[in-house]
Amino acid sequence: MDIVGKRFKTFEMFIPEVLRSAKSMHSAMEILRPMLIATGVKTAGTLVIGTVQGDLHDVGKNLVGMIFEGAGFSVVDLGVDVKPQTFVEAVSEHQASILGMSALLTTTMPKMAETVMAIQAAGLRDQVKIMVGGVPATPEFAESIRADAYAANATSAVEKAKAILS
Ligand code: B12
Repeated sequence: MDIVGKRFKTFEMFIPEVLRSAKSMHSAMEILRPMLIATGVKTAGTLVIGTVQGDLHDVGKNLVGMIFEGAGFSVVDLGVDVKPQTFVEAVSEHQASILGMSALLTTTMPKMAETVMAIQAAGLRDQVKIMVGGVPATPEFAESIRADAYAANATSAVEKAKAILS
């Protein structure tokens, strides 16, 4: 998936090919996961990801989740239309190192800010890094809602996640 990520960046591969590669990786992980757990290999971290409340777009979110899994993260995918409180509960339950939120609609972007505030109110803000993405999101928006990072695509999201966790 590292190679796929590089080829996607240089326009040698496109979304359908990336999705297909990620699906293959996903199937391989089903077989490899118990073996990796048995050898005591540590995961790169746990990503809790979902599309925010009111938003049903999930293609990009799924891609981000699959690429993170391929990069060695444990991924908890909450699906679409996820309420701020559901994100909070999942971050706490899974002791997430990264919370990823996706929004494709300008009207659902405020739910990202609401979720950041809910994470803060629950006393979890210091233990989780928050990343946002989706067509209307920008680095400036991420900063304005006090998220830790924005990424324009799945491969740069993994690079940024590794950087903010190191
Ligand atoms: C497919 C699609 C749909 C499908 C969704 C199917 C699905 N299962 O996801 C359907 C038909 C259901 C749909 C419905 C609607 N849609 Co729509 N849709 C799209 C479309 C054409 C493509 C989105 C997509 O899948 N892109 C491909 C993926 C791979 O890219 P991506 O999502 O951007 O994800 C990448 C990055 O953004 C980033 N990323 C994404 N999430 C995350 C999260 C994190 C943490 C990180 C770090 C990075 C990251 O990495 C991803 C991979 O590289 C876009 C147009 C567009 N150009 O985006 C409109 C678009 C998003 N839709 C739009 C609209 C208006 C709607 C509807 C309101 C239409 C209607 N009137 O009913 C409804 C809303 C339904 C709802 N409540 O959510 C508008 C939004 C406009 C706006 N300003 O808000 C758009 C922009 C189209 C347009 N130009 O008008 N839609």
